[in-house]
Amino acid sequence: MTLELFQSLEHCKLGEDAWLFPRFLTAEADELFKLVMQVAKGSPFRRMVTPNGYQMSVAMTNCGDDGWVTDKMGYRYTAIDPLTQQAWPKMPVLFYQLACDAAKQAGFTDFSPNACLINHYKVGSKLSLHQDKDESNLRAPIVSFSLGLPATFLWGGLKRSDKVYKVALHHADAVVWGGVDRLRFHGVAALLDGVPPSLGKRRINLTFRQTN
Ligand code: MD3
Ligand code: FE
Repeated sequence: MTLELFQSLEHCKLGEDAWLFPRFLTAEADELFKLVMQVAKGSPFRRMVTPNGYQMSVAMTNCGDDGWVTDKMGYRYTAIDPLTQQAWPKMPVLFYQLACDAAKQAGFTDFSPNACLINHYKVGSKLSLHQDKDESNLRAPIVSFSLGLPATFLWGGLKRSDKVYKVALHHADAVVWGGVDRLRFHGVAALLDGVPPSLGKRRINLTFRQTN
């Protein structure tokens, strides 16, 4: 019975084409965090402004060939970081390999992410309900890695008004979302205070995307 419970934790189906892999990153979490901080030395975390003129509470940066940005002009992917006027930092090989590995375990065998958006949450930071649809290739899945404080992920439907389910995301969890679940509305509830697993009072989320 204990074994069955454990196995059901190994991969948990969130939707037809969406999978949660609890603690998938346990062995590599510290190294991933170090690499995130290295990326942020090249392209610092910054709180971007939405087209409506609101400054986001989540701070963001990117690594890889393409990076997601927003400003008063709109949402888009750019090869150049508008803050540094340089290319985004290279995607660390470990990021790429783990993202491909997670995608493969969810059945997406030819995932090759060229963009990694990195979100930095402090206590109180949140991400409103949205769809990820700025990628020209919507057949590719998105892979998400969580590090640090836990968060309540909000898992909606294909319409903004659909019922929203809550899913707890913990340190070292990986999630893969593709196929019919790719365009679901989703968000993150305001980060609660808590005792962090070594890397400080924050939550880091990496999302790997294939933009072409
Ligand atoms: C469900 N980030 O960066 S990742 C984002 O935890 C974003 O920081 C959240 O939403 C975070 O755009 C959630 C999980 C995620 C990513 C993409 C999805 C869930 C998704 C695409 C479709 C459905
Ligand atoms: Fe998103």
